[in-house]
Amino acid sequence: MQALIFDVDGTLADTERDGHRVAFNLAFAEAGLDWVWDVPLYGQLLAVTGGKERILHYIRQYRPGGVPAGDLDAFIRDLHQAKTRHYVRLMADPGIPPRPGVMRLLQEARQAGVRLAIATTTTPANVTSLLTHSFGPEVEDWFEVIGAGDVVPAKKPAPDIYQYVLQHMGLDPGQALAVEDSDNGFRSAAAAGLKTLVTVTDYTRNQDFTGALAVFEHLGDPGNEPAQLAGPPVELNGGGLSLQHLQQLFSRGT
Ligand code: XBP
Ligand code: MG
Repeated sequence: MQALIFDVDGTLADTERDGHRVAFNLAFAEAGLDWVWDVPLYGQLLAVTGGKERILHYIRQYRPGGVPAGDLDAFIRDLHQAKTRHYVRLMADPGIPPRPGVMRLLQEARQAGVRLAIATTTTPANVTSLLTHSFGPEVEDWFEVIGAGDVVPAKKPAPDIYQYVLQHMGLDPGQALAVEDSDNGFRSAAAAGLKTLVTVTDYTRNQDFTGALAVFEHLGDPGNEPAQLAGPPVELNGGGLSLQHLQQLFSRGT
């Protein structure tokens, strides 16, 4: 296991409900639209990855005829640009904290010389804003490759973003572990041939992660042991998942 490749939304921080969703709603209101994505509806819309793709899906499903006549792509692009502006600002204030154990594991990996990368569907500016404000100004540089957003044509669950990251790191899929929170992310990593550890969120808890190395509530920290939801039992002794735990799961997993 030479590298860890992290998903962002839901994995590094729980950004969907209180970050992306809120930013979409602010952009809709600003554009004079009466669209409101409440918490349950947003959970359904998460089936479609990518903000622009999600807006298009919503229009087709819930608002056919509810958009101004003209260029639909341009309308969605402008709306999404406003959403990104709001999201970037929300990450600065009030911000969203890292999930338990993420910062600890990043530090452990760095100390052990395990390489780090990111594979995400979200817009690059969103990654920068989250990392800078919630993790620290230096943390973005810890990631050797940040594969994000429209850099590949097909978003998760397609394998493209993981293949992009592996190619840029010069690694085979068997040399890296993916960390994901959602079925779309897991399917993307698995389709690229990667072994995957899953840490669920409230939105993804009941999704199907058959084939993942293990599924946990979160990565955990000393005094904050996460519940294990699937996979060979890991003895955590009241603490979180260490790099060594990940290495053991990695070498046992097929
Ligand atoms: C999560 C997503 C993203 C965000 C929106 O990606 O599906 O689409 O909800 O981001 P991941 P944009 O878990 O792979 O990080 O609006 O910038 O597309
Ligand atoms: Mg995710």
